[in-house]
Amino acid sequence: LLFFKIVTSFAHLLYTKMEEHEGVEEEEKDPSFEEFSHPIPWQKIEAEGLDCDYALLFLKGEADNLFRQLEEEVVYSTGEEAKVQVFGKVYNIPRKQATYGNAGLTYTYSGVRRLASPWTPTLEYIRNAVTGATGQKFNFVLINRYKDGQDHMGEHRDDEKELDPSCPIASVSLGAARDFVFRHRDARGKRSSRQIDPVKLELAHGSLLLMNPPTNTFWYHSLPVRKKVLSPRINLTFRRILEDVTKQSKRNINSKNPD
Ligand SMILES: O=C(O)CCC(=O)C(=O)O
Repeated sequence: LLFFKIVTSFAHLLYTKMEEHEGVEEEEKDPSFEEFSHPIPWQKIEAEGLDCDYALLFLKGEADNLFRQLEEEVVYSTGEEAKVQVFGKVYNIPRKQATYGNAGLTYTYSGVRRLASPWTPTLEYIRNAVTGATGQKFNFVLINRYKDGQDHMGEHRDDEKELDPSCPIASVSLGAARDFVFRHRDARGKRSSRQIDPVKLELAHGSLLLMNPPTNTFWYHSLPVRKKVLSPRINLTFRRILEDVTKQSKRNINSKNPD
């Protein structure tokens, strides 16, 4: 009987949490259940100098809605703003990008400075869900939209000086599941100094990947081409930008470029 009671109360708890995710009104909310707000428990992913946590943050119904809302709300960069500069050469990026965040924040990467657009309601909702699940606060989000498996992102580290080095980067994925590869900095290319296996994950619809320090010091990450993927994916990386560094880099840019 005791076993039956435990099973039925666990089933009730699970059902209640599912209703919450599907947007069904609850009579009362017990704050002690907050820790169950993601349907699959955290999985730890570790290797030398790599520390990540992975969980499903949104069930399918909610993830579908968020994807649709972002398709309506997010305005992606176009023209010169949609290009990057690597070793002085300008390239079109093989995906679409947008940046949102607190007023006045900028983020410089691949030779291009991006200004944050004001948060939209859906981005604020997702940011609050990430904060609820992690206890971390974020003031900026970089959004990448991959129209299909041809769109991709090359190997890089998120180690720009504007980023708060103590804060994880929180990566939310919506839409097509895509492979995601970490490669240790000493095990890249033909002349690599060490043999360290890459770490490969599949980032699911509604998932959250936390890249904790010092992951971005030692490991590069990429989203490789996957020709069999025919549908779009939106990825949001929530970041904490150091406001003083942003001001300093604006001053440097203005003094070099008076207009
Ligand atoms: O789309 C992804 O999962 C990769 C995003 C990424 O690498 C980045 O924003 O730095």
